[in-house]
Amino acid sequence: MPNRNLFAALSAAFPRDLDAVAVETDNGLCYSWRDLERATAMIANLLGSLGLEPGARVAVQVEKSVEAMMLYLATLRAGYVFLPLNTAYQKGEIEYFIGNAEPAVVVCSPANFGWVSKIAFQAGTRHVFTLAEDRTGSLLQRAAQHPDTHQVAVSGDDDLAAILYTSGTTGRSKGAMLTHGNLLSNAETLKTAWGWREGDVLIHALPIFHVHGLFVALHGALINGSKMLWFARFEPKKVIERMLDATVFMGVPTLYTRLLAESRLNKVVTRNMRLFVSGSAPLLLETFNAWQERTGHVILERYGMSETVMLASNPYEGERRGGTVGLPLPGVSLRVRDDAGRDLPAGEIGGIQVRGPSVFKGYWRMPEKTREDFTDDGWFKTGDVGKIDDRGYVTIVGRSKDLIISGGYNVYPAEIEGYLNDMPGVAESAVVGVPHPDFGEVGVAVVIPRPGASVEPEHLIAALKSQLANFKIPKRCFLVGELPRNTMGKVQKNLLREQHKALFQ
Ligand code: MLC
Ligand code: AMP
Repeated sequence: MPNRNLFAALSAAFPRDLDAVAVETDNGLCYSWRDLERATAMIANLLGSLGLEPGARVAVQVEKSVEAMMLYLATLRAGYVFLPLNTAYQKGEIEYFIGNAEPAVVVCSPANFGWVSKIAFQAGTRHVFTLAEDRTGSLLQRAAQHPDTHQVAVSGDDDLAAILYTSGTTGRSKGAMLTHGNLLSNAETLKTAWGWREGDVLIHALPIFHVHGLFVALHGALINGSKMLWFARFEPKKVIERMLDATVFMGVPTLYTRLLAESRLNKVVTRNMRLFVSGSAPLLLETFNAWQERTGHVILERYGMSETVMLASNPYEGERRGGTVGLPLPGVSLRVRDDAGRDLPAGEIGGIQVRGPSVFKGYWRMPEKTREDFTDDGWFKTGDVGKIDDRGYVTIVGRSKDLIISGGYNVYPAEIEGYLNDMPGVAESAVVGVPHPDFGEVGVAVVIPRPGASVEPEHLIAALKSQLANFKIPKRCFLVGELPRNTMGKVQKNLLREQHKALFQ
């Protein structure tokens, strides 16, 4: 049986000249392919020396750096399971993820070592390392004591490679279990679908703790042996400065609107580019058109999620239709069904369901949630609402899950409402998403205070900020006497959205 370990496939695509530059950072550092090969071997050997159980989780909350990327690759290489965590997550959030995933190893920034290690040791984690943006920390110090060659672990298609936490519409976050087969098949499919070729150079400006930056962008470049221009954070001016040296860019819509706000973005600076990919949130037709007008390039919009990696994409060759997410990728089947479970004909709107090699294995230790989200005949219910036209193009028109996508990050109103409702003086709350020119959509909180309580919106926001990742914080908060309800007593969020839709316009 061939080794289906994702790292084995990625490293097999490294160019023959291992001394060529693989990654160039925005602060002037260059890493060769040999550096990637050796450093991942050393970290994999360190992990291997810890006597971890098969399937052990390695949870990582560190700033974006090339070494953080190497840690991901080394975890795959050693055959363990990578669990990336957004750097914005705070104590309560980290406590939940570590408690739920029970990682054998936790890697955090040196600045957070005190509180993260306390949480980890209490949850039974045996090894906590640190890794800073400037390559300091105990992880690399310890790895430096290990050999720089390593035999890649043998993995099957079905072996776990990563767990990505995605929030549930009710209850706590669920860990989507992705296998080597899920990730490898998607990387191979996208390599062909997007025409990756010799000489490609990727601008990598996304965070590496979610699907878009960690899998789609990173695997795309690596499985093609392509160099990356690596940005620790997205800064539009710096990205534009390097565009002449690149051919591929991937971003969430906010990145495109911020680039468009720069007067230096034009046809000259983008003339060597061959592909701009957008995803993770709806791309407004307005942005799609403005981009084409300014740069001459047609953005390729694609659709995916943590549970499925990439599902659909506009064609590389052929018509890229703004406002659609394109056609199901080769090997992926999509269908649209009504609430009664009947297949809908072309053009009719219903729940989007998917089947294919990249669909995840299930939610970590939540078999009942996994069952709920699959149909009896094995299709995954995406929670997205849309239609497929008679040419096969998919359009997403909404979501049946109560979810706000803000700047490409998912925010679950139920989670924010839970925190608000627990605050003194709050009787009830509702959080809704409203249009925002920069983030696409942002949360707004509407709160009913308890009778006689003195509650200030600023205090509620400040209290949320101390407990939750910053991107989840509602941008505005209103106090009201009552919430609009239907005859069943359910809050009518559509009316709240309508009421506040012009807040940021
Ligand atoms: C930052 N802020 C946000 C925010 N990001 N608010 C709402 N939504 C967001 N996404 C807030 C901060 O809380 C802060 O508020 C203020 O904005 C400035 O913070 P910042 O850290 O300086 O922001 P910035 O670095 O400019 O970040 C914006 C961004 C970032 C757009 C670059 O959000 C980002 O990288 N987004 C990409 C997310 C992504 O990769 N998604 C892929 C998911 S995968 P205050 O009040 O504290 O000042 C997926 C599947 C798929 O969905 O199909 O790909
Ligand atoms: P996540 O759980 O972070 O992986 O987010 C996945 C969700 O992002 C999907 O279920 C969609 O709702 C949304 N999404 C991803 N790509 C697109 C897109 N191109 N257009 C609209 N929504 C998208």
